[in-house]
Order: sequence, then structure tokens, then C-alpha cells
Amino acid sequence: MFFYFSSPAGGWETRYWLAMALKAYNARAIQTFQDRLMSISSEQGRQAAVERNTKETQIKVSVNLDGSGVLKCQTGLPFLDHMLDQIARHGLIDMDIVANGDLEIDAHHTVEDLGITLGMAFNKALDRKGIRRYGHAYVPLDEALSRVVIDFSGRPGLEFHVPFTRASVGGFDVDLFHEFFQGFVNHALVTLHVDNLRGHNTHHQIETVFKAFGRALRMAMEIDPRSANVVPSTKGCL
Ligand SMILES: [Mn+2]
Repeated sequence: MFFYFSSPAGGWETRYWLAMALKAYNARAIQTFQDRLMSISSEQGRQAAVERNTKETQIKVSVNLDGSGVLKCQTGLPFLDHMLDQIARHGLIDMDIVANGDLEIDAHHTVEDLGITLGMAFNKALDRKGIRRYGHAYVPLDEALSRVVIDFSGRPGLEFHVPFTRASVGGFDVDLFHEFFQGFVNHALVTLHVDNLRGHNTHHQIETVFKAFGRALRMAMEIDPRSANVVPSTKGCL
């Protein structure tokens, strides 16, 4: 501004170019600030660890929401591990999971409690300020197609519509997938709509659900550079 007042030219052109220069400078400064914010969140990553012990299960989960998709997992349930791998891979989330459950009874407690503990870890790792909040994905696998839509709303809600064509897959009772997602939703405090739109191979049906879930999570938890530090709600909280 000093330049403007002392400038011999001093006319509207000078004022105009100074205003343009100031605008460009501010835009660059804001961009630099946002880049820094993004690099902080991706360097350290949003992380949390949760341990949950009951008489039925002992579960430890640690997550890095800004990971590269690496899963370390011991649940004693190979088909579930295969599904958790889809969340990690397609969500680009690192997860370290150790679950010891009463599998001698059946897999019910282990699967439900794993959903609960994973939900707790996500809720703990995620600051909802500046995130996109909503995420969705359609994922096909041959004849199967699923859609998952998620809202980090702060309120638990599950709509689960998967018309399984068989009662079990890979020795795993398919009813338990609903328990897994219910546990997750209740403790991550999210609204989740899961729809398998097409498919007759049970493995394909559920695999498309987990892949779409991973993709939808990734979209919803991503930092929106245009609203960094803002809670994406007119209420001001989530
Ligand atoms: Mn598979």
C-alpha cells in the first residue's frame, strides 16, 4: 500500500494491479497453509489404538486412517480376515488386529465385538472437523454389484440389505456380517446404508459390500481442502 501512495503513477491502474497482486499473494498463502495441513495429516496419520476385553472376547485394534492399506490380522476366522483386507486395501487404512474370541462356541461374539472395537478405534482416530463427511461407492465383481453410502453423522444407524443366496461362505455364517456392521455403526457413530443390488455368488455379494465400504470410508474421512478446520454441519458439531 505504501508503494501505491508514493507512486508517481498513482492512478486507478496502480490501484488495480496492487489489488490483483495482493489477491494472488493471499491465494498463495492460503494454499500453502492448506498444503501444510494436508501434509501434517498424511505424515503422522490419524491414528488410534483400542483394547476391549470381555469374558467372551479379548480384542486389540490399532488403525491409521491415512495409511497405505496394510492389514495385520489374527482373528482365527480366515474368511473374515479376507473381508477386513478389503477394508484396508480399498480404504487405504492400516489396521493391526488381534482377536481372541470364544470360537469354540461359534464366531458370533468375535465378529460382533470386532465390529464394536473397530468402530471405537475409528471414532477415536477421527477428528470430524474438515472431513468430507459423506462417502459412497458402487463396486462390481463379475455378476455382483453393491452400493455403500456412509455419513459420519455422529448418530448410529444401519440399513443392511444383502439378500444372501447361501447361509454360509468359506465356513462363515453370513448372518454375522450384519452383526459386524451393527457393532461398527453403533461405536463409530455413523449412518450406513449397505445394498447388494445384484449377485448370486455369495462370495461376490459380500466381497463387493466390503470393497465398497472401504471406498466409501476413504471418501468420507478425506480432508476437504476447501473447508479445512470446519465442521461439515450447520449445527456446528457432529
Ligand atoms: Mn474373494
